[in-house]
Amino acid sequence: MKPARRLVAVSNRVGPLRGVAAAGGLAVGIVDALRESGGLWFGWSGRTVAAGRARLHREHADGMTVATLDLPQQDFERYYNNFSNGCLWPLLHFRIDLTQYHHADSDAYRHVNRRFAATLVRLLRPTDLVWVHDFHLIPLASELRRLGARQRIGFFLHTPFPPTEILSTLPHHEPLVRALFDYDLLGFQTDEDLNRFQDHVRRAARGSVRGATVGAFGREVRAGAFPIGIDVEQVHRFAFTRPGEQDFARMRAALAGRDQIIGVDRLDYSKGLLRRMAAYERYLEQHPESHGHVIYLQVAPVSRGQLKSYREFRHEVEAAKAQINGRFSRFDWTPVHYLNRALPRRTLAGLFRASRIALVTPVRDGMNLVAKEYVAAQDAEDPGVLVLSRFAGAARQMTDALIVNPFDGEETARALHHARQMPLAERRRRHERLMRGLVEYDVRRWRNEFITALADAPTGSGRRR
Ligand code: ADQ
Repeated sequence: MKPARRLVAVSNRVGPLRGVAAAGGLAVGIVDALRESGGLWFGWSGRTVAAGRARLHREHADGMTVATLDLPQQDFERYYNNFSNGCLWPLLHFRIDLTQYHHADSDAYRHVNRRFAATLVRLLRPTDLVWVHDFHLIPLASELRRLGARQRIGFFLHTPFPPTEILSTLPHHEPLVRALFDYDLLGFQTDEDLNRFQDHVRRAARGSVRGATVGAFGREVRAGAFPIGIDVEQVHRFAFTRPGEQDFARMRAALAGRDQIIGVDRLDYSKGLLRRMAAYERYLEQHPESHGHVIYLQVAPVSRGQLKSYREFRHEVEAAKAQINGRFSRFDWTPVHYLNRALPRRTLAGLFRASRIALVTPVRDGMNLVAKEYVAAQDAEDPGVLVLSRFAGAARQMTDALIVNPFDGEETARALHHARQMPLAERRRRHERLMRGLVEYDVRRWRNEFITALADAPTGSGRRR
């Protein structure tokens, strides 16, 4: 029997209904819960259209519904490319040197949230639990409330929450923070993000914090840390069954006894690729005995290529790669392999399994699921080593990884050396503890804890202090 309360998930991108396993992480976690409650997933259709031609699309499968809305081209560019990705994303990752703020973009952001709300409100039932995802949709609850929605609405921020000094550089940041108080529950990836939010509320909004309740602007909201996990069993299975296992075997054969270091990231400046390349270069300088015996494979699908900051970053990464290869390659050895493509998740799992080391060194990251997937794809008898940035949310939980400061190239180079030398017993010990953590706090627990906290949050909208 289905639970009485229907779950409604809202995110800018809506995952595929079929082939969810291929989409991975978040989609897997959410779709299970949607299926169980006969739920609804709402978001952008992925289509941009001429003004006045936006349509709502609906699809039903496996007892759940997906409803998506088209967006006019110009709105989409301003809301998504310019404001969400060109302004909020760098701000949330502490990169105020890259934020591009324009009034018109900020207006479009609000406007698109209003459009989404106007469509969604008509699809809601009184007892629905509404779960909104990520920074594209911060004002959604305010817009829904304005239209009379009384349902419990929760928000989960997948990125870091920045320090108040950084947040306050955003012109008109106050309405954005105020909009968070139209939710009933706010979820952050880590305690540190939660603390920075609370600190901002205390210092900039003259609000108060009492346990899990945060008050400001005459309202109260529940706020907590809900670190996102992965489907551990699925990733492991992908690495150990066909076709992932075949990719593993092919990779192993191609490596011919060399150690592979793997990096897998969207091509995004927050992921620390330039510093990572520099650290690898340092390692090669310091360890000539490794030449010919180690390969660094960086898989980095192009992301947000419409933005100049991303195009420039891509050129810098490619130049760094070319420099290392030009400097160290031999006719029979290329130290850096670089792929600009998304790969099937099963292949990725096979490549993780075949890699002796994963180098996950973002300069700032909400969680970082790659770190978790790498560990889940290992062979417990002969596991690889995770080198992880202390600035990934994942580092708060994965303390048995080799934790590095990505701004210290020497330290990262030393960690690579340590990882390559690490005895089997230590690798097993670290891997076992890491796996225990992954299994304990997997994607289902993340989802269930958030949904339970949302259902238990004090009722409805307009709670006044
Ligand atoms: P992302 O910034 O996208 O996510 P991450 O957490 O690493 O970062 O998730 C990326 C996902 O995409 C992983 O599942 C990974 O396997 C997959 N992926 C990456 N490169 C790929 C490739 N070449 N081919 C196929 N798949 C690839 C945001 C936040 C993170 C937060 C997540 C989840 O920025 O901090 O961890 O959301 O909340």
